[in-house]
Amino acid sequence: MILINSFKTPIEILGFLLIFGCTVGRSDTRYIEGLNVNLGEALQFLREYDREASTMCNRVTTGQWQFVTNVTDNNRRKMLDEQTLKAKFDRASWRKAVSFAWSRIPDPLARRQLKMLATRGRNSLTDDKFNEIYHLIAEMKELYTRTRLCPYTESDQNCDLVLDPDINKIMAQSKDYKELSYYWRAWHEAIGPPLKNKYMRYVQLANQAARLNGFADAGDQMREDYEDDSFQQNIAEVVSAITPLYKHLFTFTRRKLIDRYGDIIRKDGPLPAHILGNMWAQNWQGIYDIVQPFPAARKLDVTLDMMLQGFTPLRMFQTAEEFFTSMGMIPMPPEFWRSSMFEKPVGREVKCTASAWDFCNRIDYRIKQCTAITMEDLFSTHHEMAHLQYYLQYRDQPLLFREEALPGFHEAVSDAIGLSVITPQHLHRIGLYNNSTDDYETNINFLLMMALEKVTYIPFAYIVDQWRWRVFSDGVADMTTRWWELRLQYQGIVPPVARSENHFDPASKYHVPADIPYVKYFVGIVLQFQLFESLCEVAGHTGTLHTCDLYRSREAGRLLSDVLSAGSSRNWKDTIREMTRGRTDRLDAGAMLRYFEPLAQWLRRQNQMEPVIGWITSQEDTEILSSVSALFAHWYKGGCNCLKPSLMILAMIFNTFYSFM
Ligand code: X8Z
Ligand code: ZN
Repeated sequence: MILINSFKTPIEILGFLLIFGCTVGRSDTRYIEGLNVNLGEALQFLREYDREASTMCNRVTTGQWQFVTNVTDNNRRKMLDEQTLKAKFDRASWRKAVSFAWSRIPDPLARRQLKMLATRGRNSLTDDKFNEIYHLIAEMKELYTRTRLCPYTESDQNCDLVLDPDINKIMAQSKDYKELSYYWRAWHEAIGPPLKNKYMRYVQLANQAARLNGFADAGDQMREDYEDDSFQQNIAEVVSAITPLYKHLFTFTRRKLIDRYGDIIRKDGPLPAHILGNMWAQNWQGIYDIVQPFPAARKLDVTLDMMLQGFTPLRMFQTAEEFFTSMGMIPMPPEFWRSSMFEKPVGREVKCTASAWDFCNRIDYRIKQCTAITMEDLFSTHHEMAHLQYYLQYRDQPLLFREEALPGFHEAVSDAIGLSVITPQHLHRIGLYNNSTDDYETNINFLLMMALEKVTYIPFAYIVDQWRWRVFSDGVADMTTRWWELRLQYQGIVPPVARSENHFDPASKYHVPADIPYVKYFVGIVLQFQLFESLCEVAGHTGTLHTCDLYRSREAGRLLSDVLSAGSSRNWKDTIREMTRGRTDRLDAGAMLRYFEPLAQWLRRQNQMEPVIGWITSQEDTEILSSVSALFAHWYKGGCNCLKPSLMILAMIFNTFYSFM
């Protein structure tokens, strides 16, 4: 339980605003701010904040590191204590920040930092409500992470299957329609129903906090991170641009799934959500073995070569470091080599998910990874080290600017490096792969694998926050219906079994109950291709984009360092403009489409005989899938809802129309 000594009731907040002033002229008037315009005091406050917040951040990060590298109750308690102290500190800092008339502070960098402090978080809530939402989110996360399932096979009665890795692995590997349906349903129904009421209260409190802070609702507050009034339009345009490629991939995959599962899948219909290799159908890598275009072509796997060459975890990290230094970028500091965890230790429990750590003191940077000698872990090593490279590049910024340029850019940078490292060209240059036999079929296989990871993810990464923002703005009625409307419209998928509002399916995705914004993953996918293409261009790469390797390009290293070193000290549009050398300051699907163009051409040829590119929803779906009946029946049965065209009807018209283009 955390206790924070600030406001007690909304009346006190009102009193506070009356004493300190609330809104003043100029552009940022809708947010809470006070009357103090003294620049000297503002700079003094920010200096103190930087020092204290860095110490606080270091303590919290150290507590987290100690817990995840040695999971004990005692370490968990210490970590939670540090987090509670930090929450108190953040709350006190917010109060000081909003005592300034920050939108009128003349120094732009000071104004930007004060705005960050004033507009983020939920500190405008009273103590009671702040504590309530804090504990509500903790409870929802706890319920999610503690959920265990019974196995499908009746003989085995140990009901202790966890989502990660057990159930995720089954969803990716099993090809048994009924088994997959069992796990899909069991997971959704273990999570959604018990979380629904808690989530509704959370929506109420999050909205209250946002409104007290001057936002229209909590979605509006989340979007503030993007500092761009046309952000919604920008991402909608990106989705539209990627949709034709997605539909071609969808159509090709549907045919392969029909070959596998038979006519339980309609040849022009949507796909059942549970057979795409992932609990949320968010990426389809799990069904590569079904979809693979040329099974006989050579596979890209250097694991054996790594073993034969005597690779160790340490050597994998040295190889990754050499990638960055070959581009003239920053080597890993001594603390990194001294304190990182490269291997799973014996004798104590650790959390093995690979991660990159910034200890907020400009000295200590670490990676935690239970490294195995595999190609996959070699890529992961480069990915995590790219995060550290970003930390190192912006380390001279004040703490508030030691962040990614916009949410999603950290992942974009690491993934862009991944696009280079994964090429046969790069693996050949570091002596792990003989690419002399590379041919068209190998390239198409490779691009299809990448598309199952990245193209299929675009509609899912888009809809999570579209759904969440609509709940925040329009209310909590019909939350599950709206979820499936979006799933059908953008992903072309339907639930494998009948749903009702009580099922509350969106909660099956951790980021929903855990209050973690999701659109950043969408941004990350799109920007990684924009960044990759720009870096390849300055590196002088010619030929198809998917074969570009940035290794040893000092020019690419220089551009990347310049882009990263600004952190979040400026609007991200300036960063994108610098990154693309003046070409654009927006999210743009062009680079991603160019990367996949050879595959798109191949898919268009494969789909020539298909009657529908994409999906048409019809009454048959309810019959064939016996699934959407309860929830979607009113759209099909000519009931009163048919009179007003719902989003679903629009989705059907939209999809049918586009299918023939
Ligand atoms: O949540 C995550 C990471 C933590 S940043 C495990 N990801 C998204 C997801 O699982 O949905 C990584 C990929 C997208
Ligand atoms: Zn990452």
